[in-house]
Amino acid sequence: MLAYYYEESDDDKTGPHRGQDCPVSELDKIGVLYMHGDEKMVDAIAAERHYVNRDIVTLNDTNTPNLDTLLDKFFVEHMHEDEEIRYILDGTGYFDVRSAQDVWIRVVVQKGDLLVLPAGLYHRFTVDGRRQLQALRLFQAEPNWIAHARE
Ligand code: KMT
Ligand code: NI
Repeated sequence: MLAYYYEESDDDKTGPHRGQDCPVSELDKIGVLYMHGDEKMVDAIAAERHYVNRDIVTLNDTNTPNLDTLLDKFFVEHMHEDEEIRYILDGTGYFDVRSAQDVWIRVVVQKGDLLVLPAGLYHRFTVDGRRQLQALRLFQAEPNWIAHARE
């Protein structure tokens, strides 16, 4: 896993925006959990945390109608009242999460990465310049998944 501070620039959101490296301790501080493994690991996490349902999000230029509209939506800073778990099946992308100091940390994800964003943590998501990612979304029995945009 790679995490670094997001540097503002004229690049669009899919550019790297690479700033200083961010130590894992900063992610620990805000409760972001990162793991890497196969689907057996995903099954274990799901069982442990009572996630009973899952679906797949596919983002690419051939199979995703209105990809840019969807990406714009995912890039609006928001949080959920429940934790958000994503497992990357294919491709690459960026999850931006708010640090304890309220600046953006960019977490680079790729195939086999699993990310747990705690309830209430402001975040946003985008693909990178390759514009290709497939992710598993895990759901609890009664998910509360409303995206609360930041005021
Ligand atoms: C979310 O709520 O932030 C998302 O689902 C991001 C897209 S999952 C690849
Ligand atoms: Ni979200």
